Amino acid sequence: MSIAEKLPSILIANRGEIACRVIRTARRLGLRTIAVHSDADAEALFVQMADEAYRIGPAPARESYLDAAKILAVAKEAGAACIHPGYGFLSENADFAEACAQAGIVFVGPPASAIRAMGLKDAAKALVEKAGVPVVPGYHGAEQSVDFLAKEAGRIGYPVLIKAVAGGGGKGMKKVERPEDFADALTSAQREGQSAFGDGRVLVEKYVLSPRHVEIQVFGDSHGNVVHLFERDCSLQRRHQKVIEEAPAPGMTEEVRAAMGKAATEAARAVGYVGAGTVEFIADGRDGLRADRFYFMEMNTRLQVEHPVTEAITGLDLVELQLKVAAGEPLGLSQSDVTATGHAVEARLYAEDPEKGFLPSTGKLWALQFPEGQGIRIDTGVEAGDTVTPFYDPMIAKVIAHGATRDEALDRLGAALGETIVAGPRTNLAFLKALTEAKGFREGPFDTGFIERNITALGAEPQPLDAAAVAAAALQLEEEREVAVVMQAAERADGEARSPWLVADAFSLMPRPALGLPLLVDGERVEARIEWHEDGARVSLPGHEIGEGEHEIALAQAERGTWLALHRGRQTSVALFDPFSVDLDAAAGSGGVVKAPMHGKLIALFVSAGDVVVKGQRLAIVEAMKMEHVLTAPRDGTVNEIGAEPGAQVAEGAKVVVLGE
Ligand code: MV4
Repeated sequence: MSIAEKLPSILIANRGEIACRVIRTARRLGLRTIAVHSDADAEALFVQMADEAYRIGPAPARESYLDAAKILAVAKEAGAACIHPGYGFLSENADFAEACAQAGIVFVGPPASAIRAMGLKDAAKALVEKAGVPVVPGYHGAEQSVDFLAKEAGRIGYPVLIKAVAGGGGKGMKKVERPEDFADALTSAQREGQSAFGDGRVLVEKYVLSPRHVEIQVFGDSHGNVVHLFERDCSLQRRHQKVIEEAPAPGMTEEVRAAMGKAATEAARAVGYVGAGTVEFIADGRDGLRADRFYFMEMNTRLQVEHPVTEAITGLDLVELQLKVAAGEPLGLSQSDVTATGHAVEARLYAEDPEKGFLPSTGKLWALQFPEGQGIRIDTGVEAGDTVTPFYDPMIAKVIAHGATRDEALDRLGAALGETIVAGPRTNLAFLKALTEAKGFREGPFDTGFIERNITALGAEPQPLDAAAVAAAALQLEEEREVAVVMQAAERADGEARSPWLVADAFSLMPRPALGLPLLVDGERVEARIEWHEDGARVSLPGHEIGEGEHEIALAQAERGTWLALHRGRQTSVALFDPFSVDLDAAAGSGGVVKAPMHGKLIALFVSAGDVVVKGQRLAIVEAMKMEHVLTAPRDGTVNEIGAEPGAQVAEGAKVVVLGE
């Protein structure tokens, strides 16, 4: 019996690229596809792709993609045979998996019991350790006194890492190098754990040096088979967010792969795992990867963002395997059937600004273009004209490259990133491109600290004005302006508009005086000068050298009068300066108006009206997209006005604090 006969329809309880990804395979297999969407996604690509679509609520995820009851009700109404949760949202929610089963709908994922077992990070470690899986040496018990834990640290051997039991994403982690620093670090880890998670308990582990994040893709079926699909190296992270993933892991040997694969499948078996899962290991990378120097960290009980890397080297469709297993069929793969070919790399293209601390960058995608090429795969959920909203993860696409060798894969990835065009939101394109070319990454070995150590060399800091980009946009603006002026002239001449080009030709015969063009470049005033020579127009910017352009500059039109110049992965916004329509506070740069950088919630306000503040002083914190953005005083001054109270939602650009002299 085919998959579609057992599971004739599928509801995708997710959005964006992963919803598109799941729909593609489900459709190929003959399943009827059902999308659910929030108001913000009513026109989204995944909604258009699906056979049917249902609105489940307003934009905030809590009221839509996280509303389990609503999604289940829609699934029943639509007669969905199964639900694919994608990643994030409800994908690792054991209660949801259970509720699906109770409603007679197949949850495309592991049993609720396996999600629960791996969800408690501490208990999961103890459980897999019993199954013979290596874990980092440490103390994971109940005793929490400083004397006891300090003794344990001594037994484990310094350096040690104190981790909040409830921690995650690096919060509540303290590295301790020497016994005399232990007590203070403990107090601080306990305090962080208490304030961030409401749980002050900690564990103490041996600190793994030069840590590398190597994970194993596993698959189980309901007939007791468990196989692994090799490893992925995800060591290129920034603040615990993956940036580039690849397979195989650089320096991986058959011996280490076999040991890691065995440990991963044993961890999966220990919890009765069914479906796609990932077992994360931390490896001590000081002397390359070694069979006795990797340790279980946690298991992710879902399909991961980076699964295309594994698909590229194995030639398998992981969503198809998920559906096969969900339909109750055996995997039909033994370990020796799974083979790997070549090397694959994935880069996560984000709407964020590396030059401003990777602040998420929202807004309309005025242009969006991806290359096609040998070994290139693009997984995206947006198209030109869509808007990146502040409500969800701002990933624009995954760019995946496959090649015979690591160098070939990285060359292809770099070339593909170079040909990618995104206009509107700022992106990490230039940063990703720089990573593909970074010597330390190309040559290896590298660990999880690589990006942080090289952040400046990777261009993630404010860059000087891109004069070549401004010049290209200035010419474009002048041409537009010329056409507009000529059209007006033509209208005046005979009372009706006609083709401006006829008249423009006449104009071009006359010698033209140089022209000053007042511009707003990324919100700052810049004066451009255009001169006409026999061979064409030439732009200069006082105080700026315009280099000979080896790289193409693409121009995309945003709002009328604004052009976005894309050059080497960076965007420069150029508009004619209009003194009647600009925000003078912003244009002057020295304004005392402190605005919310994006749509979010004001979670703290440190000043009140009348306070005297100094430049750089913390004024408020806006929480947006799971991150806290600290607003600081742009200059010395006195607080004249408070624009929002703590707890309030603030729109992007909303006044939070206004400073006077
Ligand atoms: C560690 C470690 C070194 N030694 N544990 C960071 C997040 C959490 N999930 C586990 N993390 C780490 N645990 C020991 N005993 C270093 C890290 C770590 C890390 C781990 C995986 C991927 C990226 C990382 C970045 C910094 C630190």
